[in-house]
Amino acid sequence: MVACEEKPPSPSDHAVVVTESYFPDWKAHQRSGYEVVRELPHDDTAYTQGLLLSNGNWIESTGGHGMSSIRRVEKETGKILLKKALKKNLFGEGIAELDGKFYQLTWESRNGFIYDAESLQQLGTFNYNGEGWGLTTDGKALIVSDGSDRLRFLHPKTFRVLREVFVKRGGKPVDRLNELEFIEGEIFANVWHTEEIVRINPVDGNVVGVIDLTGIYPDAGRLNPEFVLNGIAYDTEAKKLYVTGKCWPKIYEIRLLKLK
Ligand SMILES: [Ca+2]
Repeated sequence: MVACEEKPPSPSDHAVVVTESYFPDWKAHQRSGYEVVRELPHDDTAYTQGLLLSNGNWIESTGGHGMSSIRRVEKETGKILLKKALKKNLFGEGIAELDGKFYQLTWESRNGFIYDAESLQQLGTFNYNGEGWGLTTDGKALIVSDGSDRLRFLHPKTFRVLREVFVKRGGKPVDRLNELEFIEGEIFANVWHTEEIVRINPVDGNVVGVIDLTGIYPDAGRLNPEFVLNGIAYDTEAKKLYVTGKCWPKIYEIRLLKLK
């Protein structure tokens, strides 16, 4: 368990002014680079394990024993609007929104929590086998990663496993799948301890593209090697993509670029 008690030095400012619209044909490319469109503040004590946008605010799940929470955060300012702490024995993981509720995983305790999306009041719990890492939804099922190459699709009421896919890149398994976001029919996934996000076909698990985020928050700015890229959120209306990492001081709006 790694805490975020020490502040890293500020990374170099690499924001650029972009006037063009969101890269429109990213699906056509197997490899993408990135451009930082905008930097937004992020709590650098938040050990980010799940991130999404809901009604214009961040909903974030943080990890760490004694530090885990679900929180609503004002997007532009980073101000915490509402926060519910988890019990000290629990380690928060992925989070998803479906039908007016948030669903939050925990790492090793096999407990998930259901919250009212407005009040963040806990409505119930659920159980699952194995570890909980990332969570997202395709609007029907909850999609769970567990640190392996497997994604499980759970029924959002019974939590029964509806199906599972095994993620492959060029025929080889991609394990350590972490934070997730369902975007325009694909599953975007952080790969633990890498600077890559893989784009996964949810039907067969094949990686259809890779986003290389090398250098977005330089290693030199991180006091701890566990402060890795983890956190993907998507604004479905504005079609804007955001990424962050554990205890990073910024959330980055990025635009995908074709790699030559
Ligand atoms: Ca996410």
